Order: sequence, then structure tokens, then C-alpha cells
Amino acid sequence: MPDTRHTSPFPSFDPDDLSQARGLFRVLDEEGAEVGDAPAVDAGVALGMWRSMVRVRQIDERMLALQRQGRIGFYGAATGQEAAVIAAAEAMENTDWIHPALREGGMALHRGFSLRTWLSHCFGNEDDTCTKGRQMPCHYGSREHGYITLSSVMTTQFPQAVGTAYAMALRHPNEADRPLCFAAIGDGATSEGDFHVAMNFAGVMRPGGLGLPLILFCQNNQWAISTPSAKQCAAETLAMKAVGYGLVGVRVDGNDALAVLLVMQEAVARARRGEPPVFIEALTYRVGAHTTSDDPSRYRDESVTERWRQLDPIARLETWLIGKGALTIDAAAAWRSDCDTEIRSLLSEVEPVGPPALRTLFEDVYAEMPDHLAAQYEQASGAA
Ligand SMILES: Cc1ncc(C[n+]2csc(CCOP(=O)(O)OP(=O)(O)O)c2C)c(N)n1
Ligand SMILES: [Mg+2]
Repeated sequence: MPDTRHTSPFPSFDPDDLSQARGLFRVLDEEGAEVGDAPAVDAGVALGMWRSMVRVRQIDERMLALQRQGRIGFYGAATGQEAAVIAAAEAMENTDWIHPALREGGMALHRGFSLRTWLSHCFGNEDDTCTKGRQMPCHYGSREHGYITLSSVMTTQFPQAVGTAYAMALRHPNEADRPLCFAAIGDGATSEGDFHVAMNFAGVMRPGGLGLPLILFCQNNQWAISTPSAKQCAAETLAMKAVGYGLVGVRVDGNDALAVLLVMQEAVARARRGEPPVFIEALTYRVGAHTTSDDPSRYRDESVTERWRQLDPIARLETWLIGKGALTIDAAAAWRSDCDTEIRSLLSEVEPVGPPALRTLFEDVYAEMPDHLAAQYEQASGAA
């Protein structure tokens, strides 16, 4: 269960204020009632987030079932982490860049990325405009939505994001509304060398005397496959690491969509103004398996998982919305039913689509296919 000693006030974002990096900022308590004296969140905005969170939950559940039925090859779900995913997306503009980790696909959906393309990618069929059927599922990418394709190699997105933010700073030296760059990693990724490289550059690079337009975001779901977060980090919290790099570190309840939204909005405003980048630790829990290739009952106490399920981010936000009169139980049920219908109907259209043409496997590296690839293509197509 999270440490709730420091639930308020709203983080100061003062680089010297260690309490915001050690505490746990919350707007909602475990039951979905307001705590502390945080700024108000518009109920309409919160409702939009809740809708996306429910949709992502249902998509994940459906995709896990498809994998178990042998209809797709792999999947990594964001179950229990939807608040951090969707609230982070909500706080930014669609022109801001996202360098995601495995579980942030919902950010693209929240920006309007097509579920049809999402499904086509998971099947690797000829409509997979993300990776042309060449990647495992969950490697979504969309230039239109500023969503950069995940590299399977952990943590690479962190230094890449610093580079993207640097490019944005150079291209927009005088604009207060310059595009910013958001990068997500997990707790396990903080043990990789790339994490320290990125954190260091994020602090020292100050083109034009301004901080980079950058937000570094860590979903601490407390597990890196079978390695618990206690074996990744000897510091009290991950957010405290930011201070050593000259960044601002904030720790937030990642299962509280309103709290993540407020922290992200402040980090966004600061990034646009050129203040030192913020590193956010969103404390959550991976209530499911790492991916479909994993069985957590082999290495962890699932009674702890059960306690974290009680902190379900969707249920907490739903309680708050119903209390505000922004949602009714009937409307919630209707939205769940709409999501289910949408997913099933799209699946029935997407699943029969065939794989990309064999020839595409040999394209996109050379402008003209060299002889040795032409020979391989002929051999593969059975013509040789
Ligand atoms: C450089 C590298 N090492 C190992 C792996 C295998 N691997 C994939 S995900 C993962 C754990 C990631 O844990 P975390 O960063 O906490 O993210 P989470 O999956 O919990 O969201 C590992 C070890 C990898 N993809 N890349
Ligand atoms: Mg993790």
C-alpha cells in the first residue's frame, strides 16, 4: 500500500523541496473522495479521461483473451495503470511528442489514434501502418499523433526524448508555446545506463539559457518482470533521484487520475517556459502479468496484488464523477457496452485481413532492391 504521509499540499515544484519527491501527492483517497487542498479539476475533463481509461481497460482485456486463443502473438497490458497513462496524455497538446514505453498505447488512443490501426498492428496485417507487420504487437506509432514507435530495448526512449526536446528547443527558441517532449519508462528502466545518461543531459542542456521542453515520467508499477522495485533502487523513492541531476522530482499517486493530471499540467507549463525539466514518479502497481509471456504467481505474493486491485484507478475516478453528478451508474454501463461493441465490431473487420505482401519484407532499406535481396525474395516466393 502507498505511503500516504504526505498527501498535500500540491507539490511546490521547488527543486529544493524534497518533500514532494518523498511524499505521495493525491487528490483522491482510496475510496475516491477528495483529500488535501489541491486545485479543482473540471468534471468534464475528468469524464473524458474516465471514458478513455475504461476503453483502454476493455481493449486490454480483449487483447489478452485473443492472445490466449492464439489469435495474436503477444500483448502487454496497462491494467491498473490507466490513470497515469491517460492523465499524462490529457495534460499535453497533440503537437507534443511522446516517446512511450510498453504500456502507454492508451496515450495515442486518447489523442485520437485509430483503434482499427491499433488492432491491425496487433495482428500484423497489411493495414498495419505502424510497423508493416514487422514488429511484435504494442509497438504502435503514429506521426500524426506525435506518438513515436517504441523500441523493445528498454530505456532507449529516455535519451532519445532528450534529443527530441533539444531539437524542439533549437527549432522554437523564442516561443513560449514550443512543443515539448514526454518520455515514459518503468521502474526497472531506472537501473539502465540510459536512464542516467538521459537524466544528466536533461539537466545540463540549456540551449539559449532555458531548460529543455521535456517531461520525464516513470510509471513505478513496482515490478520489472520478476524483479521487485526494492531490488532496483536503494533510495527512498525514485523521484528523489531527480534532485541529483538538477531536475525537479515529484512523486504522485499513479492510480489517481486527478492527481496525475494536476502534476502533469504544472510540469507542462514549466517545460514550455524553459524551467528545469520535471521527473515524475507515478506510483502504481502492475496488477496483471508483465506480458502474455509471464506468470507472476510464480514469483510474487498475489494477495498483495489483490490489495492493489482495491485501489483501481477507474473505480476511484468513477466514484468521484458520480459524486459530482457528472456520471450516472446507467451512463457508465452504457459507455462500457459501447466500448465492447466498438471493439468486437472492429475485430470482426480487422482479423480477416491478410498479412502484408511478401515483397514488403524486402523493401524500405534500399531505394532499389540489390541483387542479393532480389534473389532472396525470389527464393522466398518459391520462384527460384
Ligand atoms: C535493455 C533491455 N534489457 C532487458 C529487456 C527485457 N525486458 C523487457 S521489459 C523488462 C522489464 C521492464 O520493467 P519496467 O521498466 O519496470 O517496466 P514495466 O514492464 O514494469 O512497465 C525487461 C527486463 C529489454 N527489453 N531491454
Ligand atoms: Mg515496472
